[in-house]
Amino acid sequence: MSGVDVNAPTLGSFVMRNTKDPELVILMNAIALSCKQIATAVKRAGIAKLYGLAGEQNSTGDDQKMLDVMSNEIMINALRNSGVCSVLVSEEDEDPIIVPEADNGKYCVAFDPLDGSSNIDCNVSVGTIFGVYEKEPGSKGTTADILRAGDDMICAGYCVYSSAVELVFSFKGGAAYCFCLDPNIGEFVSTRLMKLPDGGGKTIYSCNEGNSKHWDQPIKDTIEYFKTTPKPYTARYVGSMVADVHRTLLYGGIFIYPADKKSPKGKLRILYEGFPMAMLIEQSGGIASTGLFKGKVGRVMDVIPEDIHDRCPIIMGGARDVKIVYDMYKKAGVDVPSI
Ligand code: AHM
Ligand code: MG
Repeated sequence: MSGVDVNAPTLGSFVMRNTKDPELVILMNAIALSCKQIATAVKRAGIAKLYGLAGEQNSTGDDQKMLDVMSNEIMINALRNSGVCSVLVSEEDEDPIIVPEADNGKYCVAFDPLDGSSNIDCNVSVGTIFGVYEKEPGSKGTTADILRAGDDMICAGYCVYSSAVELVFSFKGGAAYCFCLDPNIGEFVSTRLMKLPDGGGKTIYSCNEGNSKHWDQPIKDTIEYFKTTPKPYTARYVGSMVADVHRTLLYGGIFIYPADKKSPKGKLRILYEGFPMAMLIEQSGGIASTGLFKGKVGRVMDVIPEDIHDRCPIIMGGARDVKIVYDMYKKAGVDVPSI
């Protein structure tokens, strides 16, 4: 086939070659299988009459869409049946799913099966996000195995369903890799390394500015700076975290969903939105900060979630842009980490 790199590794062979861990290969294959099934459901949603509400609310009180529910079932089935998982936490389920001991394995996976719910029905990019922990040695698999800091994750990633389906993931301490679903062979094939552009890349800020009246002053000042600097930044906001972070990784800029007076913990869920994206941003050379949260400015990856659906403010991107947020906090007398 012309233009096709026949040497590009598929996901399974890449994971085996790089980790020599057959259980991790099984886990990643289960995630990849789910992503392929969800991609097919997303693509056929209009035809299969899958747009619209399922009539329920999820664990955090959001209305569930039919595609949310279907994607959740797909992920749970694949992970439960993989034989390598003990604890599953989904945005769509109030309680964690504990896999019976006879069928379980060493991994605990937190996931948002279909992130970007507000974009599902208008055919704008959505995605799946996941973070993986290993259960504590000797544990049968309990909630405590997954209620841990982001730094304890061994792997994280997302899949974006757009004009192409791309799966991006990273193992602890490694780079972030991008695999693209080749529809001709039904396999994820290695395509590119994800790395934030040197120097910060395009000057883009990405946030829901409709919330600005509730922000703290340093965040307001940051956005004002982006708009009024001699070469003003461009605003880009899809409203699907997967798409906004994917663009940030590839083009540069900054993505923020800060704490505000209305939502002191921000909107995004820490285990299956904040941590996985923070790990990918950091391992691609960027910074993932909470902004001012619980009295200090710290790393997202250091937060310890209090419950499985806990939230956390997010400020992520390259050093050039996160530094501007930090400078505004400094001016307001708040201590910030050095960059
Ligand atoms: P969801 O999990 O219900 O889809 O909510 C998460 C999404 C993120 O993808 C996105 O960054 C954010 O919510 C958008 O929120 P808003 O509509 O408030 O801008
Ligand atoms: Mg979500």
